[in-house]
Amino acid sequence: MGITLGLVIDWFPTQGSEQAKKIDTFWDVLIICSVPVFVLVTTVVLFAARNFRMRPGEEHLDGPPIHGNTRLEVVWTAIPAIMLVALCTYAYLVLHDIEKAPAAGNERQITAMGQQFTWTFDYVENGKKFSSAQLYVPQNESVKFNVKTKDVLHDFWVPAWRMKIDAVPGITTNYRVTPIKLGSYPVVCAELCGLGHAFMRQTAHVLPKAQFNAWVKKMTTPVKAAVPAGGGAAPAIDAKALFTQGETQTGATACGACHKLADAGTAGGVGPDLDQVLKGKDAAFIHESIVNPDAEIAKGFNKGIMPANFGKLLSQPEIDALVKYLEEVAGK
Ligand code: HEC
Ligand SMILES: [Cu+2]
Repeated sequence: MGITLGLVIDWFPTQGSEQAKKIDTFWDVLIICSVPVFVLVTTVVLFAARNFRMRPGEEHLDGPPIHGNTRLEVVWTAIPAIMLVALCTYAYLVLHDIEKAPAAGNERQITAMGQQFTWTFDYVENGKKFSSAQLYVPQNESVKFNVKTKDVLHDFWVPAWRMKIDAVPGITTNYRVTPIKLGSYPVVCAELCGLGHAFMRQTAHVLPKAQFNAWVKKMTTPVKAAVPAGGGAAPAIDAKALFTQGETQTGATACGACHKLADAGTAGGVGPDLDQVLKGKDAAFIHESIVNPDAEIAKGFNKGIMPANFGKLLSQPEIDALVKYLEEVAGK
């Protein structure tokens, strides 16, 4: 009955990846092997505690002398030992299998960069680099995630894919995933990393290949508009793209990773909803909020979560363009 219960309980979210199937099967085998052991041991302990307990008046009695039972001891040592070795071997094989590189080379690599309190995903597609605040991957293709952090320990986890690994300062860790189910799944930070840890959540979108390619095309269209023919004025800056994509070269995180803004179509929930808080605010306020975020803290939010270095990471024209854009779409 314990085994049935263990197998019937739906412990995990959807099996979103090739790896998830193997890990869940392994889990089921563990349940089948460990429930009987647990039930047997608990029953014997409870039985012994009830039937052989000390009764009043027996305080000074010593139990009968026992020499043990060699055969019984050999059996109860050997069976668990065999089970342990077998399960360890199986675990090793599963691990080996889910970490295996795909046979056909050319595997996609995505860098998951952790930072208090957001993930940024850096891609190289068709030789072009770009980053995104949301994770997009094509269905049925193996992805190797290189996991890094700009500050403290984080842990990159998409529960539907089961795989999970720490982002450790100074080194790059990695794992592979082959997403098999289309849809959107939560990306979670699974290592307490500071005040905003609970908000360090994004979304992984698994798309059909064609849709993924279309998304890549959109993301690789340059943020800065081309220099007008014949030289002329400095190229215009696409502030909306800057808002949704950030800037790879300097590592400026996408504002949209943390902020909701209807015009840009972003849904970040780490920082305030800009459509609401910027209503009636002027350019000076917006400018100050970007370059000096801790000067005035939005109600209900904490200091030190919005990166304080945008003033350095973004150029003056980029900041001006962002301020103007935000004032137009959310301010006034
Ligand atoms: C890592 C998450 C994060 C990123 C990235 C981020 N912000 Fe913020 N932002 C916050 C948080 C949290 C607050 C509220 C605390 C505060 O006021 O400093 C905030 C506050 C603000 C405010 C002030 C709102 C108010 O009412 O005081 C503005 C404006 C703003 N952010 C704009 C931006 C812009 C523009 C970018 C991109 C250049 C950006 N943010 C990037 C998290 C972020
Ligand atoms: Cu974290």
